[in-house]
Amino acid sequence: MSDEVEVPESHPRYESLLTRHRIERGVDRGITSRQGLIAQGRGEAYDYLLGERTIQSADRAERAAAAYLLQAENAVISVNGNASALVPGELVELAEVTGAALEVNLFNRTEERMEAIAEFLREHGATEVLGLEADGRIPGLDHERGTVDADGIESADVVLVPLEDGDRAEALGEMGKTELVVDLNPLSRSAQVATVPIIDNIVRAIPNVTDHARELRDDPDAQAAAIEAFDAAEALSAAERAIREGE
Ligand code: PTJ
Repeated sequence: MSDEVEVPESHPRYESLLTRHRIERGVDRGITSRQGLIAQGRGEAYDYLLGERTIQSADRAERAAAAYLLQAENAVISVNGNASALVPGELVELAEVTGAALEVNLFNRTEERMEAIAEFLREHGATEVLGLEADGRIPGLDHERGTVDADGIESADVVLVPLEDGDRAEALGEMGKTELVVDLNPLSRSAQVATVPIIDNIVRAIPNVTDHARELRDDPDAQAAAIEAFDAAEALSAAERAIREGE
């Protein structure tokens, strides 16, 4: 993270304050919804209990997620108002390293916010941003929340969904997709239905997935091993233990 706030980097809560600043800026720019502020607060509470660190099982999840993205036929990184405000450049970099597409996909969809997020991602180096065609559907969801691109999320075999609403995570799973979820709450429905639940703050998770992807890029055996070594149920209980017992 860079120097965007008037708080010295030595401040014990520097990262947390910078994260809040980014979400505020997202709301001011019409990128993040006001509900996004509430979601961020909820996330922060879990992060505090986790010790604001990437626990070992989350690192394994991030490595497995990198392997799935690299092995995919058609991987898509779904981007909402919180993710784009917090890690715009990092999402663009992950897409570049893994060959995944970026698709804006909103819970509270408005055309203005779709455009503003696509523009923000382009400012951070994205060359192509999907989501604006809106010619595909996630079955089982009402119109607005089920709208996606036909050549994006609808046809993807692997989707990375940061901070997803539980209903939509479930519906994507029912479409048979390999779902990689970033969510600080191990008890959330999104985390529970994910192929790979990443219980970590998105600001730490995305750069770490990218680092793993760089390492695994030319090594199919190591990719297979990363997927093999990961156990979703184990990762969820390890995170819950870390939160409850500080382990
Ligand atoms: O931009 P939109 O319209 O697509 O809306 C996005 C939000 C996030 C507002 C919407 O999807 C929503 O309401 O989500 P929920 O149901 O509040 O779930 C968000 C989940 O993300 C919660 O379980 C939070 O704990 C978690 N979360 C919040 N901030 C972070 C996080 N997980 C990882 N990193 C964070 N920084």
